Amino acid sequence: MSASSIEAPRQKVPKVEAPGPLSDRKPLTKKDLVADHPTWCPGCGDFSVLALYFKLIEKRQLVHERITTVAGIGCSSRFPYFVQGHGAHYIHGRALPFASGISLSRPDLHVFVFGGDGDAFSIGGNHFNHTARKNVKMTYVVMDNWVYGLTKKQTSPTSPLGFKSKTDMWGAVDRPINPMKQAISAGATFVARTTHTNPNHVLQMMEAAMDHDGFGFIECLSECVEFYEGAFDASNPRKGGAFNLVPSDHDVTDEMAAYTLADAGFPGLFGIFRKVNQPTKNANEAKIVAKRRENFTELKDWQILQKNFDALR
Ligand SMILES: Cc1ncc(C[n+]2csc(CCOP(=O)(O)OP(=O)(O)O)c2C)c(N)n1
Ligand code: SF4
Ligand SMILES: [Mg+2]
Repeated sequence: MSASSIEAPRQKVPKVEAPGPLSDRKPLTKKDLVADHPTWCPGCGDFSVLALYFKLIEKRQLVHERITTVAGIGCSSRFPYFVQGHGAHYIHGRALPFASGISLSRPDLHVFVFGGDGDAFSIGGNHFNHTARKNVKMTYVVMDNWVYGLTKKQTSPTSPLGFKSKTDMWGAVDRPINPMKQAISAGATFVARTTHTNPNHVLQMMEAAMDHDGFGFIECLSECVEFYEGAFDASNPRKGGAFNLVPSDHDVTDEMAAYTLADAGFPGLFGIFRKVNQPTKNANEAKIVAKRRENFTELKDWQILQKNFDALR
């Protein structure tokens, strides 16, 4: 079948503009963004992350047409429900491939993904590694509470040894993963760590990740007051703990130095561990598309696609 014999699709390809404020639109305020009242337990760390996300959108003068909020499943992944805006509460562990599709097809959007330690490193573990290595442009905030909250206290991949849960009644026996090391080794080009108890720092990390051209990963400690109360006290100065920043002379392009930071025992360090500029999958794919279009200037996009399919027969 020749390309010209096929019906043209009805949808028009949207015009793509660079991310940023739209001059003819009013930037969003927290009031515009607040959706249903969050169903999280009173005192849950996730409240801070949501409040700071609103603050970020307000501060950066974003509008609905420029931002999308995606998540998997879990308490933390309920996030998009509580944002009055475009987004999706997707399948458990599958937020990243879904968000990758959005990012690759809509370069005009800031894609934000939120989720928990189970969603990111258990069921979604593979997707985490592959999205990181592909350097798909998005910001991924993992609200790490060291437990499965939504399903009421099972051991998660970040639960420490000895943690007693419904799946480890006598205490966890499997060594936890280190999210920072995992992200660095997977090839994430922006890797940062923060905690919900330090709002200014959370906002700073989210802004830096959003401005990074690539896969921006943030581990944000977020206490589950219901099933792991006090887990992060050692990182909270108000509870007698220590909040130590990454040293100012740390070289964010030095991979080994990033591992060394990540190796520090809890409460560890907070800030940007790694930040390097590498081609994004978005840019690489855009090049391929542009090249293909050059070869077929007389054809519409859908006709070029059809030619590709025909060649596969
Ligand atoms: C395919 C599938 N498997 C298992 C579940 C059950 N489940 C829902 S949330 C969850 C774990 C959530 O833990 P985490 O991602 O750490 O989020 P939290 O609730 O702690 O914020 C599990 C196992 C599910 N919804 N879908
Ligand atoms: S169960 Fe834990 S993680 Fe879930 S809303 Fe309650 S405090 Fe937050
Ligand atoms: Mg969790």
